[in-house]
Amino acid sequence: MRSAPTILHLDMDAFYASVEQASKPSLRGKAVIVGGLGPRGVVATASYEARVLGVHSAMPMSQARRLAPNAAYLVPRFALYRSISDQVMALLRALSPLVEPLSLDEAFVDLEAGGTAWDERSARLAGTKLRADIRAVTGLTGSVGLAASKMLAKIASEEAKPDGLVVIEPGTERAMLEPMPVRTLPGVGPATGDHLRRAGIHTVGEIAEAGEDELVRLLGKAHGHALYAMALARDDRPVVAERETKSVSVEDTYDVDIHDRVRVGLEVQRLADRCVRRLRGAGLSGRTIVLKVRRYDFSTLTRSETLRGPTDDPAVVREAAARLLDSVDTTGGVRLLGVGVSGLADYTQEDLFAQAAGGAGEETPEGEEPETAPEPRPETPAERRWPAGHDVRHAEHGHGWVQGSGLGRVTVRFETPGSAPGRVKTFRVDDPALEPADPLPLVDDPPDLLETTGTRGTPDAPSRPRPLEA
Ligand code: TTP
Ligand code: MG
Ligand code: MG
Repeated sequence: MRSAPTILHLDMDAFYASVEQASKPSLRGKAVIVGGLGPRGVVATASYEARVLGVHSAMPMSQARRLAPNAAYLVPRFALYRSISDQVMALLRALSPLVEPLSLDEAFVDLEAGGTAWDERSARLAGTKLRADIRAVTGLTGSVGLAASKMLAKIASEEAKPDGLVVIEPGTERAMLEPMPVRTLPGVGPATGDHLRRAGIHTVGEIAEAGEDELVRLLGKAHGHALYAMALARDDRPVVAERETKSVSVEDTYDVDIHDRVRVGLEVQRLADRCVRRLRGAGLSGRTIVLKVRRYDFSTLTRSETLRGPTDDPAVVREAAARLLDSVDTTGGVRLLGVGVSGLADYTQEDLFAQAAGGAGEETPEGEEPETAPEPRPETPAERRWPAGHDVRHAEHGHGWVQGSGLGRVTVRFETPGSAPGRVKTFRVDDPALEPADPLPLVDDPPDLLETTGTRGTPDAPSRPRPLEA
């Protein structure tokens, strides 16, 4: 493990809800809940004002409404969140080529690899400047953790929340971890947590005390070994930038998250078949089967399995994909699924990529079965046309957002990110003067920080000490 806290973990605070508050002045400082508003909807996130009332992610919306009857309830606007995520990730990439996004609002950055930091002081400066830059460009707050490993950097950013920065100084990590609950460690979900609890292990310190043999006995070799190392703060996992993988793959994005496990399984089988058709169409075979799953929060994970020899057999690919799916938790819902085959023979790769590029990315080529129709949304037509929280424009009153709709009426609050809190007016849902609108930028005139970003070479930051010349 490195000796300086130069791995940075950033996570935006109450991300979707904060974006909504930044875009709607009347909601700042108020309880805001973003999620599915239909009968089976769940909370995606809640503003910190709503968390005080007990509302949190993944809670059924009906329960949230009981806890916070006066909160603002909004439908997520993924395209907007993604565009803001892009701005944040661009700021991170200015710090280092090694940026590993984990979801829309979260990433690891190896500051040392970027030459941005090499000791505690320079790391702290880089983290502080990053938080200020994110605020200047997006108007939002993010929390930063700095440590000598990924695990600790992530724990640090969690400690820093909301709107803070925490550095874990090398040498202090074991004492800090000791009293923390086992769930703090990566890879300890509810099931492993229960398992450990039944063995009388509640804290990270108790894992360390139990010893490696006991952990392996309880959890199996791979998991037990890894968890014991984490409990001793040993974590050498590198920050890995997203790389292009060379493969034939197909994927589908779903309009409505799929929660049903059986349906997820069927979709994966269908994608496996499509992938093999494409593989065969190109006269190829490959050894590694890859499953890609993007979850409700845009965190994306891939699982792969390498076979002994190359295959283009649909049954083999289907089975491998199903095995890979077994190891993925999809309880929160799935937005995207993909199946790919890589490990292709070199001599055919060039043709393949020409073909992939010509095929416009991941779309279904002609002649294949049509995409599945999106599931119908449970809302009424008025609510579908005027979802709560979405932007609108009125010919006379200007830009606003839908506060609610029903019974043939839609209520609009007229305000913009830069305005004072606005007034509410009600219209008929078919009012010809009212039309849906694109979101406005959260910050009117964001500074172009990417031109000058980087602590290197700017007057307010130290530059890396140069070795003394001989
Ligand atoms: P998180 O970073 O887990 O949560 P957050 O940013 O809302 O709050 P904080 O980090 O300050 O604790 O998730 C990022 C976004 O992902 C979140 O704003 C909404 C979405 N999300 C869901 O849709 N469902 C979920 O169960 C979770 C946890 C998050
Ligand atoms: Mg967050
Ligand atoms: Mg997050």
